Amino acid sequence: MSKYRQMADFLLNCENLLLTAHHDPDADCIGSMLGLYHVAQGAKHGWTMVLEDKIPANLQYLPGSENIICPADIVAQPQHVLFLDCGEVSRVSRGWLNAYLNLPFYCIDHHVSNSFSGVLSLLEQNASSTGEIVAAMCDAAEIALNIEAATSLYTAIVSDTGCFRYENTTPRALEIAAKLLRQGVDMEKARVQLFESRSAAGMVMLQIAFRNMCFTAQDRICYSFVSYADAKAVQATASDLNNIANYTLLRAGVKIGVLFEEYEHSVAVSLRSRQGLRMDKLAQSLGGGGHIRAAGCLIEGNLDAVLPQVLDKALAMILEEQ
Ligand SMILES: [Mn+2]
Repeated sequence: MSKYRQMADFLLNCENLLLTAHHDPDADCIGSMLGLYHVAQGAKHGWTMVLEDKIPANLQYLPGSENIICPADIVAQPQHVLFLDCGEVSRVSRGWLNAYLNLPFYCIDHHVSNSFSGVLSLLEQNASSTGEIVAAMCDAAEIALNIEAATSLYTAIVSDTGCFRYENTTPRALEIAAKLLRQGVDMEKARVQLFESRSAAGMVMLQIAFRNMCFTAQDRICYSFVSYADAKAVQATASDLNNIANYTLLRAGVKIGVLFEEYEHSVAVSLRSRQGLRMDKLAQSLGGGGHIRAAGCLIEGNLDAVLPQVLDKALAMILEEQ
């Protein structure tokens, strides 16, 4: 039996599943979760969708997003746990998952750095998104998609491919997206919600990130930062900084882009690269993870402490490559 079939059989017959994904959830986390929930009629089977952080405002249009709850509101006793778009407990939970660690774990994910070891998983590093894997599984298992599922999964793919611009936009990703569109998905709405719906605070964060851009290593590294004070001044949250890291690669010749987001006691570091420079490895060496060209980590300390630490490693990687 194929892995798709195995996973589909498990999910379609699964009662009381707890679905969750990494904190600061993106459209792939939420879209793949909702897609699966709609496909398998999760509501009828006592499924509980749990995310630690709030759903970003621009993703609240996804059908069923109002059914995603925070850990404190879990009432049902789950019997299984499914991780989506994430393989590590530490990226999912800042503690609440401890109550469920004795349950069987499952996983669907596309991160290179996934080190999941559970009962059953679909791990595809070449998939554009977790949403693509869920859609491929449904296709292989001949599970019909409704419009709610198609909208959710399409949004997941559009988000993780940067609107079909990144190199993870494989022929399969496009074929699956085409099938989803045929279900009647509103593609204009998905694009606007994902890429043209910044909050007022998000615009300020963008302005600050552009203003703070610095170039080093003979302009091969671009970095920028948003201080805790700047974010606090406009009450920006993590989702207001979404997609800003990508702009660190805007200038010709930049090979590594880094965005530093300072929080009260830590700094979130987003890493981007061109030409195969392994950001997943760089992130791992700093305690994080991710994809080859887009990865990240969270480091204790303030900007002054974290910035040189990361830039030294980025520079070493560039020098090594020469
Ligand atoms: Mn993803």
